[in-house]
Amino acid sequence: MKVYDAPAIRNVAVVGHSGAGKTQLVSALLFDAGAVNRFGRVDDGTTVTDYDDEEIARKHTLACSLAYVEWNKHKINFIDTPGMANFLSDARAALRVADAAIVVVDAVSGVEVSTEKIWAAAEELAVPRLVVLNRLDRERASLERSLESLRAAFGRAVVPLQLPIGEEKTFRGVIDLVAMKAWVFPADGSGKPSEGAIPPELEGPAQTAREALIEMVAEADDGLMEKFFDAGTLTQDELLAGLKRGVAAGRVVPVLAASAASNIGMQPLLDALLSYVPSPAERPMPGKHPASGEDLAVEATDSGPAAAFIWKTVADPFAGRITMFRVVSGSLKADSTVHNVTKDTPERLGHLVLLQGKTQATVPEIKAGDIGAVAKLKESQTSDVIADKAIAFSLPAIKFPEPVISYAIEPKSRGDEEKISTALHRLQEEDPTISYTRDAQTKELLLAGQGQLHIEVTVAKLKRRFGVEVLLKLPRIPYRETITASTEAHGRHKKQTGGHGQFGDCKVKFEPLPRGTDFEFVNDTFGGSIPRQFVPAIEKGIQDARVRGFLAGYPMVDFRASVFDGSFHPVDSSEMSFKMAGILAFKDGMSRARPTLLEPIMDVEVYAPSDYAGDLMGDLNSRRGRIGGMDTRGASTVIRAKVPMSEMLTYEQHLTSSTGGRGSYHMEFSHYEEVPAHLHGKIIAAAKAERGHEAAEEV
Ligand SMILES: Nc1nc2c(ncn2[C@@H]2O[C@H](COP(=O)(O)OP(=O)(O)OP(=O)(O)O)[C@@H](O)[C@H]2O)c(=O)[nH]1
Ligand SMILES: [Mg+2]
Repeated sequence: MKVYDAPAIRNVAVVGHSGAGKTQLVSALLFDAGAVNRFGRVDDGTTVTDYDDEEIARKHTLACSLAYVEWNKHKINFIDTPGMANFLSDARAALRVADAAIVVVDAVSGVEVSTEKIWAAAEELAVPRLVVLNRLDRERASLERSLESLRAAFGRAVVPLQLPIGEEKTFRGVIDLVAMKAWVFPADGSGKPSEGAIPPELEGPAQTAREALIEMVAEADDGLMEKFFDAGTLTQDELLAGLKRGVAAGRVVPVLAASAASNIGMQPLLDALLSYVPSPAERPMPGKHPASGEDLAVEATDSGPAAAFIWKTVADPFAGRITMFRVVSGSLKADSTVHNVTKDTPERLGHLVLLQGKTQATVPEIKAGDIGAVAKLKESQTSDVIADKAIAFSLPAIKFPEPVISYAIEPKSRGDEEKISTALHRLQEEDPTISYTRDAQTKELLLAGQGQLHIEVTVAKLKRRFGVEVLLKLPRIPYRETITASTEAHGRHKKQTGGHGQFGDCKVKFEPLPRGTDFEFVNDTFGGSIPRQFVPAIEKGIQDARVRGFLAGYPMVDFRASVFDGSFHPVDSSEMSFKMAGILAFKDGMSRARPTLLEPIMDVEVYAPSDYAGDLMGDLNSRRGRIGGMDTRGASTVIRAKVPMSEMLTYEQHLTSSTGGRGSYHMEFSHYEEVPAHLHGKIIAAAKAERGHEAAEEV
């Protein structure tokens, strides 16, 4: 394998809604570029990028994977990403190291919920986009309708670069509106196109579409706008250069046509990536000056110190940890020692590899702009920077969402607790969007993630990769408790048992704070009523007590505790006694501070054909949802609402059955709100039943 320089590299994330055909597309691209000699199919579990057992079994991508092709003296790196809502954060991470995104859109459904989510992420990171309208071979596939929904969602910049030849079953090729020629593909799926003249019946439409493309390119570029007005058109060179600039700036989003399953449209797509997508040399990474924090651009040049950004880690119990990185400057060498700048530790690199799915090809070095991997690093994790000496920049960490839902898990065989913790710790390295904790009250192990499917997949990985089986219990809604009134409280702990006694005494004021402030502790004592060294013990006591809650065992949040008075005993007072006094003050205060329950509210976006909009809104209302807005996207409607998490646990099934599988939704945590009073009794009773039940089990 040749070592490529930045100008000859393209880094492309393949993103979009689940089922649009991202993995199938990458598979076809690899085959047609000659990177593999078998045409892998998602339906047969034979693609390069869905190699994980769990992905093959579910026919969905669950984590990013890498592949690459050599095309016309260039190396194109593809990152196949998941499209399912629970796993979208992995796709967002891929955008951090991509210089462009292919947004794959199903030509039957048009824009769907993940399309919009990942589009917004690409926009935020200023990643240039191309749309591939896929599945054009299917019944009811339509360029017009898809464009309508794309433009409704993303604006006028979305403009065809190709027109499809034929439709549905007769879809057989594409017209390139820049070169004004046709690519026709054989019906046998072999993918070998013939190039030729535009079919006469499509000459008119092609001319019109080309003019629309030229107009959009001119509109996106002030310099070209004038020329366009003077001459009424652009020269071929102006069009090419303008298109490239427009794509790089995100002001033109070309739409290409394809059928990945029938292997139609791949060569012109590969050509388009070379022509219109910026190379890493043209797209410096945004970094910061490590001392001043000032923004700076990190150029992908071979000179200067080597530095690489880790964007993904895979925990493999056999091969060990696999670390995927993008070299951002200099050249990373195999068998060398580098420095983990983020953790300030040395790190030894062994073999450097390029990944074709799970297949590794060793290379002696990887240069700036390229993406590769290394096995068995000791310390380094996702978001770290490894570099060969002190470098003059830092790179921001990847932002991962907090877990939104947690389930209690229980080992199938007793004695597996230790193994589970170790395995979850490893899995957390590859998936920072899971977390596991022990419930302060019940001591149960809680596994938290982005949704039910995410948790199920994590549990399946535990079994397949680490050989530990767990039982999933009911999901836990992470309720919180808070207070609604200020009060002064007294905690006095006094015990006289033989020799040394125990004495701690404190007065604490409890006050509500705004949502999201969690907890504040203030020392308001004066005149030495409590010796200074005991004050932290009071705080410790209140902390311990508040995580155990007051009403139903949920953590108490959004309040301030100010110790303002107390007394001590010169001999009997100790940290322990003051901690106890803190706990007692908390209990005393809570009984008068009018405690209440808080519940998590989710931001929900539902996508469905517009016919269903009325019913879906009615249903969201009945789930105590507040509708925030509604937009149309061609023939679809997107509904935005804020809905309590507890009402959304069964939403997936409902949406699928009520829309015949044509609806999709995305949800993420928004904020906490007070639970309506009439629901308190039920929640408290359920919490007590659960804890009582488990307490009984422990005995
Ligand atoms: N008819 C037809 N089917 C396609 C096409 N592309 C993909 N498919 C099928 O659509 C299904 C989903 O394809 P995938 O490539 O797994 O979709 P994906 O976008 O990777 O989905 P996630 O991994 O879940 O995000 C599979 O059954 C494919 O065989 C196409 O062009 N035409
Ligand atoms: Mg996939």
